[in-house]
Amino acid sequence: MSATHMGRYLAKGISELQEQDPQLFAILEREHVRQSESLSLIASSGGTDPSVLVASASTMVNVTAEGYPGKRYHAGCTYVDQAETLAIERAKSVFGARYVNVQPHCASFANHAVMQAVLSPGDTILGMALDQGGHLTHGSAANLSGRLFRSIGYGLDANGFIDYDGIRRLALENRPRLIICGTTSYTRTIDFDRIRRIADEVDALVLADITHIAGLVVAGLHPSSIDAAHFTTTCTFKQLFGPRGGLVLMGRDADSPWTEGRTFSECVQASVFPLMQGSPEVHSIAAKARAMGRLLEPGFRDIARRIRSNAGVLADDLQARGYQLVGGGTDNHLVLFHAPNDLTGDMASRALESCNILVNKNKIPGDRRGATVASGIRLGTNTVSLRGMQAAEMLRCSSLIDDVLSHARPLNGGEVYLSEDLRDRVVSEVSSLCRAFPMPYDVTQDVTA
Ligand code: DSN
Repeated sequence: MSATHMGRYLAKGISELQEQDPQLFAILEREHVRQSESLSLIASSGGTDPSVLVASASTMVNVTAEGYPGKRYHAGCTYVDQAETLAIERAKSVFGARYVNVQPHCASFANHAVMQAVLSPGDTILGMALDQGGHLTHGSAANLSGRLFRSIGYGLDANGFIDYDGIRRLALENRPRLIICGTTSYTRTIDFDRIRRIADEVDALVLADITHIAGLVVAGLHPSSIDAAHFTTTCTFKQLFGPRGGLVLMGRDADSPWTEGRTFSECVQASVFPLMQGSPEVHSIAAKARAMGRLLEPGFRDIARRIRSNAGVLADDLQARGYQLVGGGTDNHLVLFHAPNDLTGDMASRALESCNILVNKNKIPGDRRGATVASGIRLGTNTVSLRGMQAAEMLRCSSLIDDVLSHARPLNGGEVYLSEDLRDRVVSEVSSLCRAFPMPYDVTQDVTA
């Protein structure tokens, strides 16, 4: 198969979609334009380039391929085996890992696969509580992880840093089988080695979910969890700029014996398939291979550096403007601050969205409001950094955010007021910023929806 075959079917598919289903085509076009014209500071957003998008739109989607390369239950897997092997080998190089499983449909499934590989129902797990910055799959009562296991939550100290002494105390008291680290809204460096030392003291295993900081880890801008933790998981679409999907990675513990004569990695392998998943999304695995290839290119380190320095600029400038930051600053791509002026996180987020600035409402430590209202705002710099924005643009962003939040007023019923004049001015400034720094898939500027 040559590039010509792919090019032809993609062109045919686009033209048939437009002709046969104009309603859906229009929705897809509008979504493309929305992404191009809005300033995404959503901390969990990334951005794919056309080569990753094309790999995920390949005809590999048609292949059923239960099993692993060389050991499938179906015929016709020659090339999906090659793509999966390529994705695994590249991911090993990218992360310095000994074992990689590229089949998880997402990081949540990757977390569940690890838990199912090494835990039994009723075992105790110790993870960061959701309102302190953890994730649903780290033991939340709303998630299977909190239902299947006895879940204990740890959190932050008074300064907004992970309370490692608290983790140790809880570990000694509760003797967890698994300690889960990694967060969704923690702005500081995570000391994976310290968590491993605590785990070793109580004979627990460590799962590091590095979904939010995976790109910084790859670039050497955050300590790696690969050898410190027994298991590392990540999604591939945030800071790795790949397709939707997950990975399980292991370092020095991969070949250590675990149970019934099987190693840790053999247990994980059998947990992803057949315990947790059936046929893998092989088109997505192809796109993961492409994304891993891009991470191996020298340009990625520059993007990662920008992600971190841009967050630092945003954090410093917002703090200088009087915003209260959780953790007092940032070491990664995230900034978390209290919504000002009696606004809830939800009101602040909606006021900003009406100006095409996308952020998300987020609980802050000790938050009395629920997650759908919340009292905080979480920002992240993955997407703006991918677009090429730098310090000057970050100062523009924080100034625009401040303009909106300092003028937005809460109304009854959770509504928020912002003057039309201000909204129009901010929308226009956001639009110029976005046009000057297009998304990687915006190859021309002259396309109209
Ligand atoms: N975990 C959610 C977040 O951090 O936004 C979605 O990936």
